[in-house]
Amino acid sequence: MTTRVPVVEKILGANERLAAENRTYLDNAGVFSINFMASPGAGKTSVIEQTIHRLNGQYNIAVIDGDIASSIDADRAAAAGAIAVQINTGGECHLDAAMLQDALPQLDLSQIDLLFVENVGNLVCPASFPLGTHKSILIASIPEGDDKPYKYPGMYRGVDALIINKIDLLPYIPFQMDYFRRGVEILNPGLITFPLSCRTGEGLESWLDWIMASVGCFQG
Ligand SMILES: Nc1nc2c(ncn2[C@@H]2O[C@H](COP(=O)(O)OP(=O)(O)OP(=O)(O)O)[C@@H](O)[C@H]2O)c(=O)[nH]1
Ligand SMILES: [Mg+2]
Repeated sequence: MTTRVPVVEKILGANERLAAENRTYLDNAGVFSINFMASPGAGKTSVIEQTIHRLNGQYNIAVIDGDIASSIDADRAAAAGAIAVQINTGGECHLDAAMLQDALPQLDLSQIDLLFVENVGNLVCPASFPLGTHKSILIASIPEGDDKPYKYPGMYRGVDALIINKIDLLPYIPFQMDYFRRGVEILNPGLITFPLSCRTGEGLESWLDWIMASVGCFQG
């Protein structure tokens, strides 16, 4: 047990260094990047698809999809109109900066303005492994329940924005929005939040405005 903490610190320290290298690589290429994190099925790929559909004419978009197995999500991103690369982690429950570093050369970044990284579906581990992207987004969804900020605080603490997906299901599922938002506020005060539905399109405009403003700030 006594050797465990130094080993973990070493792994996380190495990840931080590679994440910094990734950020420099993306900065030099002029590519604005977002890491999407959420539990399995919360709607990461759906949000990415809807965002591609609406912004594709304006920006050249690439997606790097992380999953334990399959190319289902990369195929969906490609079908939506993005250039897509799939990372299969082979069992790892999160992406890390080394995996992103290996995947980035597969893209011609000179042709890309916006890079979306879809992390492996998991509400714990991705929070400990920054990838070097410019923003980290957490997607919560109504069917997961309103207690998740209280039960998975690490994920809520470190993100730059929060999407609450599947609001079309609010009439059917007990979900106390005030209770949920109070939990978020304690962990990440003032966190910008976008309640939306990929099914109906409700709420998507505010999310798209935020992305466009963020790209605008990045490009100066
Ligand atoms: N009702 C409803 N269903 C949604 C919404 N967004 C996504 N879904 C459904 O939720 C399921 C999971 O969506 P995905 O986008 O695949 O979720 P994901 O987070 O990418 O899943 P993993 O990559 O497997 O972790 C699919 O059946 C979607 O059709 C929404 O806004 N409302
Ligand atoms: Mg997905």
